[in-house]
Amino acid sequence: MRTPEILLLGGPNSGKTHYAGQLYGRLKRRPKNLKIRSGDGSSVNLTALEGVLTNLEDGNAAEHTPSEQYDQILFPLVDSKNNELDLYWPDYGGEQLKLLFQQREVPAAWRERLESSNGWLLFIRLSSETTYPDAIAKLASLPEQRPEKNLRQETWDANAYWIELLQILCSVANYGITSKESKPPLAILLSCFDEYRTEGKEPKDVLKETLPLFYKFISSNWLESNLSIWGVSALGKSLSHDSNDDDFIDDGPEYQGWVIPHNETYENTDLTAPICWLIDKTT
Ligand SMILES: Nc1nc2c(ncn2[C@@H]2O[C@H](COP(=O)(O)OP(=O)(O)OP(=O)(O)O)[C@@H](O)[C@H]2O)c(=O)[nH]1
Ligand SMILES: [Mg+2]
Repeated sequence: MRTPEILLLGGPNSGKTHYAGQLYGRLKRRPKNLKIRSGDGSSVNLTALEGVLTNLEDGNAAEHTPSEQYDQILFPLVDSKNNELDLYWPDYGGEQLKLLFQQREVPAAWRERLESSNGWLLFIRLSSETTYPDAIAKLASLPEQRPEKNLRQETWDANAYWIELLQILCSVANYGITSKESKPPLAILLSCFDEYRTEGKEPKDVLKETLPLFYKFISSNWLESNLSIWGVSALGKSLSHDSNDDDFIDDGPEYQGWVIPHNETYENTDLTAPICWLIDKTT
């Protein structure tokens, strides 16, 4: 049996927990290529995700994950060819990743996860990323249009943040920075993509336009065959803690949410597709 370990990378509020909950709902109630192995479910800690699904069934958003929490969830799966696999799936408070970046220190537990993981899944919620694209243009502008004071920016530009973070992680996991061949397969999920709809564009082109330097970095440092970029909306819309959304209540959470696959421009309801891609790459 195969036991792929996926390392989930994503900051706070990037949609990790809702994606995990929706993934669980799809695997359990509306399976496609992967489904939950019957009989094994009771022995596995999927309670946290049951809680997320319960909230979604009522048409409401689930809770934020406490920053110190780290859950290792095990999905006992079987694929369309009847191969059994145990997928190890983490969920944690996204502040942990931010802290690791700020302190430039990787705790021992994260070091082990980095070394033992077979594939990386990176969540980027473009609508909440900060960039400073006009700095050069402003310098060249007329003196009266320039800011009076040189305002010090407290937040990193998202391009620099993600490049720096991936460099730290690659270095700690002993992948080296420059060798493309040794890097693990990387799936980038542009999460909450319903907030960032760009009709008719491939997710990779949206990333290229929004975070051009970061896009250049990953294209230069990962093999093309080991890199995929997806537009993902786990919920299909925004929910709040008391939205009581009718579509979720009437049809069920398993009928909500979509992905735009790598190199494609259309939505598809198979939320498991990025995971299938990663699992396929880890064999
Ligand atoms: N519009 C929209 N909002 C979403 C979607 N998925 C999640 N959200 C919202 O985004 C917020 C954060 O989602 P979470 O899944 O809790 O994010 P997280 O990465 O687990 O955050 P932490 O637990 O803080 O690390 C919540 O308010 C969700 O309701 C989506 O597909 N579309
Ligand atoms: Mg969470």
